Amino acid sequence: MANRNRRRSTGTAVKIVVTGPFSAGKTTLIRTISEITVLSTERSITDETRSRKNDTTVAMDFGRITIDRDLVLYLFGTPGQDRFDFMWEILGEGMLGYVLLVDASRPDSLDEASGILEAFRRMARVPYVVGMNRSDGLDETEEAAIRSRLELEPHIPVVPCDVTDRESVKSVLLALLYSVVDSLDATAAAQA
Ligand SMILES: Nc1nc2c(ncn2[C@@H]2O[C@H](COP(=O)(O)OP(=O)(O)OP(=O)(O)O)[C@@H](O)[C@H]2O)c(=O)[nH]1
Ligand SMILES: [Mg+2]
Repeated sequence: MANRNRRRSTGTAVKIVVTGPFSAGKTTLIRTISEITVLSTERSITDETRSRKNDTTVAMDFGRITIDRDLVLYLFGTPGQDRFDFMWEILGEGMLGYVLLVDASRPDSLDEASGILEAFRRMARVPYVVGMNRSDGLDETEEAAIRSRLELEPHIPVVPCDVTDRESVKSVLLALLYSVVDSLDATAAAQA
């Protein structure tokens, strides 16, 4: 009976941030993959961007996905509108890595993403991947243009995705986890 309230061990819990421009699909990505009901802070949009959608994230989204017995990801989604950019630093605290999500169907999404990425790179030197939502696959020319616009180093993965599809979201998160493992390996090799 002494163990009645003991929790099953859940292994390591790590924090992953999903950031990116307004309406890129950040909240949707977390809702698609989370195994718990996502805590979201969405409010009606009252300004001119209302024509694009009704609600926007004003503080954060929070979800969770268990990768295996040893690893649980806590997913934090940022707001996309830059008037809430003070949340980036708050949510970025202690993150293992992040996903920069871009809407591939809107060229200005990439411009907005560039500014966000600059802020995140300044904030933390942790691995990240770029997810290209609403892209029906990327050809080499498109990928090269994205890499150049965001000034990505060659090892940064660019992953086309559909944030409404669970397998697709998984592939983005796995690309990030592989990047984390690679960077840990590189750190270990540098210290050897
Ligand atoms: N058709 C389609 N619609 C999508 C896709 N991803 C997101 N949406 C829709 O696009 C809109 C924007 O998605 P959100 O998940 O709210 O985007 P967000 O990045 O959280 O937006 P903010 O919090 O306002 O920055 C919503 O109406 C989604 O239902 C997609 O891959 N395909
Ligand atoms: Mg949102």
